[in-house]
Amino acid sequence: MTLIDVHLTPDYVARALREDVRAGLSATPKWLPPKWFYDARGSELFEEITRLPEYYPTRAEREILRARAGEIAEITKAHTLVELGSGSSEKTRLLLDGLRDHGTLTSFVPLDVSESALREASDAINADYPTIDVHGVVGDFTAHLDKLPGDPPRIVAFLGGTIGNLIPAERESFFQSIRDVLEPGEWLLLGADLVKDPATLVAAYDDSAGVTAEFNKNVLRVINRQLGADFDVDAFEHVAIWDADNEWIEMHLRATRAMHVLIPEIHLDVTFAAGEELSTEISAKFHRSGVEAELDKAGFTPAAWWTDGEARFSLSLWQA
Ligand code: AVJ
Repeated sequence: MTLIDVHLTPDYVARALREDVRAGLSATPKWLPPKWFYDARGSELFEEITRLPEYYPTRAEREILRARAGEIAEITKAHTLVELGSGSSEKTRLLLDGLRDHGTLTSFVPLDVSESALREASDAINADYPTIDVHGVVGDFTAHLDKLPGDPPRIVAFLGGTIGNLIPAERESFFQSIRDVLEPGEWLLLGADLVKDPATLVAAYDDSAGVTAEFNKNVLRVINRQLGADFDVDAFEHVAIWDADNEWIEMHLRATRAMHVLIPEIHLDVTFAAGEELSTEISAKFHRSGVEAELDKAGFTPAAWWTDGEARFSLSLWQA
């Protein structure tokens, strides 16, 4: 059975985009939040990124999930798997297999901002896992955690290293809100990318085929389409730098010439100087000690810490 709860109406999404674009493009330096990359084309470009030779996180995390899904099932005996930012739910199948084969799983609750991605993923999972109830939630994982259905004990999976898109203060309230919605004894499964040599990190975000550059510029296309803006997308270049102090990758779009951009739907006229950079994403990288400190602060107890064979990526399990 498939059921979908919609907590994000198209109206809510349109308003959020307007507010983010107004705030970010009026600020100095300019910024835009990464969630607006993911329209249909952006989601496709991201899937393409996950197959790039330079982009190791997806493969590394899949390796860990494949090796550890059985253990995760045995430790947690979860009845419900909640996946935050589920996207295509492709890696989730490894977890579903482990939990189902262990015999405790009754429902899968994917939560995503994209209703189309959620419906597609829910239908596909429903077809392949007939004994599992799929109860999708269209929502924002920073705002709709209180709406999570499902039989306890639940395991909330937040995979792919998406936690790295949040700045430390946002991570703190995010972990706290997950802890607040879980009952004592329930679980959090976290995928986090690890600090490594800067050349490997930068290559993962500045691939030679230019797919990440297209993904980055896609946010301008989204604003052109949704808000009637006239960004000359080709007048921006993709920049990915390693910020060694903050231990995060920062993606920027750099204006190659001075320009004005009109955004009629929000009555905004934005000026770019030649060389001016617009920040579009941070992707923080972690040390085990840092992850442990943050989760401990939110009130979680560590249950397991795993990495891939090359120790590039971590998957860790926490109990509320
Ligand atoms: C989906 C957020 C995990 O930060 O690595 C990939 C997004 N950005 N290449 C990441 C992304 C540029 C990705 N996450």
